Amino acid sequence: MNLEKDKFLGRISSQYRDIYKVLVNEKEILGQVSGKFIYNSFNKEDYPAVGDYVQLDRDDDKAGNAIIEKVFERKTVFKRKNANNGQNEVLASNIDYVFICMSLNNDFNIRRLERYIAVCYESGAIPVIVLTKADLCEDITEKLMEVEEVSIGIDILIVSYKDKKSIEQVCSYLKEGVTICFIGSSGVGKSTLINNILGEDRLATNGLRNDDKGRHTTTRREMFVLDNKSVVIDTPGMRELSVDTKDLDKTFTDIAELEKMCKFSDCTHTNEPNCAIKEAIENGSLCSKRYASYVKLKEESKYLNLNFKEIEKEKIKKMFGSKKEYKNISRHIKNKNKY
Ligand SMILES: Nc1nc2c(ncn2[C@@H]2O[C@H](COP(=O)(O)OP(=O)(O)O)[C@@H](O)[C@H]2O)c(=O)[nH]1
Ligand SMILES: [Mg+2]
Ligand SMILES: [Zn+2]
Repeated sequence: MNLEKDKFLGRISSQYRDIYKVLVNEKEILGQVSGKFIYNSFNKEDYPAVGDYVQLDRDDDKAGNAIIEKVFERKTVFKRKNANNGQNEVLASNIDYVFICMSLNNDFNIRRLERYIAVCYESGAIPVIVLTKADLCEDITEKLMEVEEVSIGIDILIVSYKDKKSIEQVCSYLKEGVTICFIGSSGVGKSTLINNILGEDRLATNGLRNDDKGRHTTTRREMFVLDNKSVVIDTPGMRELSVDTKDLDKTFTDIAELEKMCKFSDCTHTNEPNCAIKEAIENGSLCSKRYASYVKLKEESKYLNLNFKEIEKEKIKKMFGSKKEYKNISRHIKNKNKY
């Protein structure tokens, strides 16, 4: 990191619109970006995000907010693409592990898990699956098998706040300098787990006694530093997480392998002969729902990287096979109307 002379290194710990909380020399201070920063920033993703290392003009906020002068290059970036304007939003950065939390009771959903894994690989961080509320689940072995099927090579932790040993397992990842971001639907127990890791109730959780059902307690992404200098980031539940294709092959290694075995390299796995995907679905070695999930994510990410005009073109292509065909059809219609 290229810190200029007489400047200070900080790390963004949370964001409140244009004001940031920044950790500097183990203190938390308030900061905002400089006018020059705004002038030089064209995209939303250029702005500071939780987890970013930044250069500050001072290390206190006694005489007003510290000025954030630049954001240092991100080692890993956890992004979400806004489907409406195509802009990327950085959710968190410089993360070593993403703990994908899913409860073993109501929230259990393998298809959603696949999506989270894909998002995580895209970020560059290492995914770890955390299955929560083990105390509320009666068929753990069965569910674990389902999870294992879609998470080859990924660590899986089973936790319950009632089981201290299971919390210790989570803590074993928290080494000095390591940053872990917790993601997953609202209510699965992320904040509860982090409180248990911190050893104190620092975070508000969705308590059953005095809270409405389904209320979102964690409202913003927030970073906490442990005594051993490891860092955890809590996030609120994220409804729509868009996925980019580049790394779908990592999430669906089984499908990527099968595709290589189709007779035709451009096989669409629909009506070609000797299609390895179709065969695998027929003989039961590939779950059809998993394949459908893969197709859906792939389709989604294809659209994400297109601009408006390209999306329209794609839609036409889908309807009529190709643009050329569409032109032929429209000419045909026009001619028909002439006579
Ligand atoms: N039975 C059980 N309940 C849990 C466990 N972990 C969290 N909860 C409860 O689940 C609710 C939601 O927890 P919270 O940490 O706010 O979830 P978050 O939205 O993911 O941060 C709270 O009522 C917690 O007490 C667990 O391991 N077992
Ligand atoms: Mg929470
Ligand atoms: Zn095929």
